[in-house]
Order: sequence, then C-alpha cells, then structure tokens
Amino acid sequence: MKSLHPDTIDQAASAVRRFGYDRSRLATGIVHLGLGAFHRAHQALYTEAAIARGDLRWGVAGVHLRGRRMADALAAQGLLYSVTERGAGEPATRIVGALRAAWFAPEQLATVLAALADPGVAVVTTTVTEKGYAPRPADGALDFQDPDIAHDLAHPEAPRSTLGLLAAGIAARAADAPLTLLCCDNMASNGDSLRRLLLQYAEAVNPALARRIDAEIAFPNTMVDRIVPAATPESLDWAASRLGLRDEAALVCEPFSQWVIEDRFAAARPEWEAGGALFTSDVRPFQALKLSLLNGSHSALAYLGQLRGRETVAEAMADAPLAAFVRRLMVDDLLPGLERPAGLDVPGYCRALIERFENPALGHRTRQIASDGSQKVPVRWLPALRRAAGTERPWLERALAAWLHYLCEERDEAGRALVIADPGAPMLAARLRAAGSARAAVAAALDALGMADSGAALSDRLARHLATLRNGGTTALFGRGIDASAATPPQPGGILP
Ligand code: CS2
Repeated sequence: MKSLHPDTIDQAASAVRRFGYDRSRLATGIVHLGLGAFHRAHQALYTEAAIARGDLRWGVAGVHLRGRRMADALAAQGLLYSVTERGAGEPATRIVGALRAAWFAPEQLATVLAALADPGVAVVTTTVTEKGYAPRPADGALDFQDPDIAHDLAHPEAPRSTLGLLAAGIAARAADAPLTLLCCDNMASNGDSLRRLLLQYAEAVNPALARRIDAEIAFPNTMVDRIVPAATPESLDWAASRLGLRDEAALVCEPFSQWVIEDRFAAARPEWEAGGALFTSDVRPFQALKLSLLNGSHSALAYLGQLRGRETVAEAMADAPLAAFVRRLMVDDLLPGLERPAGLDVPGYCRALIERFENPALGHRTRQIASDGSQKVPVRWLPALRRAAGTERPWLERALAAWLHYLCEERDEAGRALVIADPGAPMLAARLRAAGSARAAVAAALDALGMADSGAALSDRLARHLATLRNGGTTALFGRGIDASAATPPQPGGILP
C-alpha cells in the first residue's frame, strides 16, 4: 500500500474529505508546542476550518519536544495526516493540510526559536501535558527542582523546557510584534497558570524579560475537549484500510469536540469559530465543569479500571459496578458546588459523557489516562474535595484511596504488574510504603497534595478505604452503595439514564 503524501493524496478513498485550499500559499501564523495526537485532532482542525474560509495566514509550525519519531513520520508524508471520527454513526475521515512544519526541538532549536520570534507568528498554542509546565503539585508554583527547568536556568539560550523555549523565543521578538500564548492543556485557569509559571521562570532568568511578558503577552484561558486516544498498530491499520493509503500519523477520535476560548488576544487570531469554537469573556465555569466531570471521572475509571484489569474506558464502563460507581461519583460528589455555565444543560452534559465513555470504537487505554496522576489528581479531584469543606464525599474519597492503593501496589487485582508512567509517582509511592499504617500513608499523601490540614475525619475515612482495598479489593471498596449485581445501574439524583 502506498503512503499518504501530497503526491498520492488523489488516490485516497473517495469518501475521504480533503482540503480545498492551495497549500503552497499557506503562511505560518501559529507555532504549536507539543505536536501530539490531541493537537492534531483538536486545535489543528479548528485552524483547518479557519484556513478553509480563505485566510491563508494560519498554517501551523508544530514542535515536538520529546521524541522525533512522529516528526520524521510527518515529514515523510509531506506533513499530511488523517483524522477519523468514530462514534455510533458512519466514521468520517479527512486529510488535514494545516501543518507547515514538524520540528524536533532538541535538534532544530535555532529554527524553533526563530519561529517563536517571527513577527508573522501571532499565536503560540501549547499542549505539553500538565507536567510540561513544571508546576509543583502541592501549590502550583514553579518547580525549580525540575531537571529541565534547572537546566534552562543555567543555559537560558539553549532551552529544553516549554517555559525555557517560550522565554527565549519572546526575548528574541521585536517589541512591536504582539503575541498570544494559548495554553490548551487540562489545567484550571490554564492561561493564567501558564502566565504565572512563565513569569516565575523569566524573573529568574532576566527580570526585564518578565516585565515585558507581563506587559505585552496575552494568555487567554481555554477549555479544550475531545477524546483522542494515542494511536496503536491496530488503529493505524484500521485507518489505512479506510484511507486506502498508509498513514503513520493517522488518528482515530470521537466525533465530539469542544473549544471554549477567552476572547482576549494580543493581536490577530484565526477565525476558529469556523470550526465551532466558542469565544466568551469567562471560560472558568466551562473549564471547572469539564475538568471535574469529564477528566475527574476519567481518572477514576483509569485507576479503578487498572486495578480491575480493564484495559480500555469502554471495558471499564461495561463493568457494571465500576460504571455505577462512576455515575455516582459524577453526580453525587463532583457536581455539587460547581458553577454551571449559562445555558448549559448539565444533566444532558452528564448523560453525554457517559455515552462518550461507552464509545466502543475508541479503545482509549485506562493506562494512558492513569499516567501522570500526581499532576492530574490535584486538578481533577481536589477542588471538589475542598468545596466539600469536610462533608463526606464517599465516592470521590474512595477514588482517591484507590489511586493511592494503585501507586503502592503496582499490581492489578489478578496480580499482574502495572506500568505506572508518572514522574511524581516513585517519591509518593515510597512515602506511602514507608508509612507504618494506613493512617500514616494517608497523612503522607495529603501532605504531598497540599491538603495536610483537611481534618481528621477525612483522614480516618481515607485510611479506612485504604484498609478495605488491602483486605477486599475494589469490590469491597464499592460496598453496599453500589449493587455489584445491578444490570441497570442506579439513578443517582435522577440525572443519569
Ligand atoms: C484524559 C484526557 O488522558 C487523560 O488524562 O482524561 O486526555 C481526556 O481524554 C481529554 O481531556 C478529553 O477532552
């Protein structure tokens, strides 16, 4: 089978949608850091829609920070790739033309820095995962111990970290070239967080640069949402069979996509409305709702799913007690106290989430979602626990205990070793294991999460859940509140089907 390339694009299967604009006239208006699956199946498609309206300023120069494999694969395909939406209906495949470059920063640093400084580039978007900004999980301040940050502070002209790259790029920009940095990662107030962390970094490098960033750069907050599993050999084969061409960068994702953006740009921006983006003056309620209900539930499915041997989210949702647990978690524990975005049908939103999780076509790995828990848990679960202000949140507290148990055990309930990908995990797991009792383990965890003063009652309950997990596993943890034999899950609050 031939490979996807500008020379072969005409041979793609007839049902595949292609771009209609003249790609040779595309300029580079956006630099994107973190050219992973999520960007390519989310922001890039909104940009594609803006370009398709005829504004050819907005081609995307993508930057890989960690591995060069995908940069090479994209380069070999003339920077073309496909995205297939798979849900209940007929799958829809399209070939995306918006990419103008796929660089690997460690080897093309000068090119990347020149692009960040280019006055034609008005927007820099980022998806580098939570840990890519080097926040300390306990308080969100910059982690000066992070090895890449420490490196960049010693060598600011040869940066490795996201913050180091941004600072060096901005330092090289002309004063009259306004720039917007748009953080598209799953963090609360992600634009504000990026701004705070970048200012902390710049302050340590050069206070004058920090003042410039403070005065000149815009950092809108954004809420991004689309489930885009990492590609697998199977998903690549499946995509090739639809496309009629081999595409090593092919992505398969859900049909749902949402992007809510704070309308606060330093200068021009693409007309992302063309792809359905919503511009608003306040993103926070959308963000809080999504991080809590979607990502918070996802993480619970991931840790409990990992412990119960469920490889994918759809398998976890087919595990009746686990699915019932997650419904209750969502409605009883994560939802209370959340500000509801005006006009949003919250029960409908919850029902749609359940359906999205059940999508059997995605093969979204619980292991992938379980990664980086020490960064994700504080964002996804702790706000609801703090809002509870001492009131018991039975399901959320059980989920938290399950995460700690997962970190300590590193095995599922059938005794199989689990792979835990989280740079923050070894230290936390060592503290948990060194603790002489469940109570001491909980104290260590709450301390690491910046929740040391959350009261004895919560600590007691968490210690009890940990002990239950050790003695009886997740089924014992679920307890009587979840009917393990239930074919139809309970209907908490009447919200969910
Ligand atoms: C997931 C997210 O991997 C994870 O942690 O929870 O990537 C999730 O799929 C997206 O945020 C959905 O918008």
